Amino acid sequence: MVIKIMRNFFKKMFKRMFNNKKDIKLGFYGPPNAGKTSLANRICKDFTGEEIGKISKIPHETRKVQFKEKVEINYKNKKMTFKMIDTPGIATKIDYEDFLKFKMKKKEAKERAKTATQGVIESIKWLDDMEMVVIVLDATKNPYNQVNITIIGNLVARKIPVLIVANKIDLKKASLKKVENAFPEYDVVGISAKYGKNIEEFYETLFKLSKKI
Ligand SMILES: Nc1nc2c(ncn2[C@@H]2O[C@H](COP(=O)(O)OP(=O)(O)OP(=O)(O)O)[C@@H](O)[C@H]2O)c(=O)[nH]1
Ligand SMILES: [Mg+2]
Repeated sequence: MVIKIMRNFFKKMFKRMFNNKKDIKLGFYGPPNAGKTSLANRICKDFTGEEIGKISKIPHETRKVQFKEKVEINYKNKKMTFKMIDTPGIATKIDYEDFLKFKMKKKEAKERAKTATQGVIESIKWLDDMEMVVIVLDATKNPYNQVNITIIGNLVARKIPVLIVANKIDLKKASLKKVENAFPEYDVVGISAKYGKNIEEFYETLFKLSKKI
C-alpha cells in the first residue's frame, strides 16, 4: 500500500516536471467569425510581437490550422509557455452564396466554400491533440447552437479543460449573461479581442484553468 502511494506520488511529480518543460498546446476553437484569430493575435503580439494569422469580416478567413510556438505568457509574476493553435471556424453548413454578399466573385466564393469545408474537418481532427481549449463565441449571437454544444461536449468527453470567451462585448448587442446562462458549469470571460477589453481577466482564468491539465 505504502509503496503504491509512493509510486503514484513520484509518477505525478515526474509528470508535472516534464509537463512544465514543454509548451502547453492551447487551441482556439469556435464558430466562424467569432474572433478566434483576433484573440490569438492579441496574445501573440503582446508576448512575441508577431501575429498568428489574418483576420477578416468575411467568415471562414482561417481555413487551415495555424500555429505559433513558444509563446511565453507572463501574468502577475507567473510564466507559462504555450503552443498557440488557431483553428478554422466550425460550421455545419457552408454555402458559397453566403460569400457573394461580400462582393466576392462566384469562382472565388466556391473555392472559399470548398477550402472552408476542408478546414472544418482539419479543426475537428486536431481536437484530440489539444491540452487546453479556448472556445471563442460571438456574444452578439445566440450561444445555443448545435456546433458550440458539440465542440464543448467533445472536449469534456476527452477531459480537456475548456475556457469559454464571450467576445465582442464592446458591441451594444452583446450579452455576456446569455453566454453564461448557456454554459453555467464553465468559466466564461467576456472580452473584446479587438480593443483588448478585459484581457487581464482572460489571462487570470487561463492560468487558473491550466492547473486542471
Ligand atoms: N467589434 C468587435 N469586432 C471583433 C472583435 N473581435 C473580432 N472582431 C471582428 O470580427 C471579425 C472576425 O474576426 P476573426 O478574428 O477573423 O474571427 P475568426 O473567429 O478567426 O473567424 P474565422 O477565421 O473565419 O473562423 C473581424 O472583422 C474582426 O475585426 C471584438 O472584440 N469586437
Ligand atoms: Mg480565424
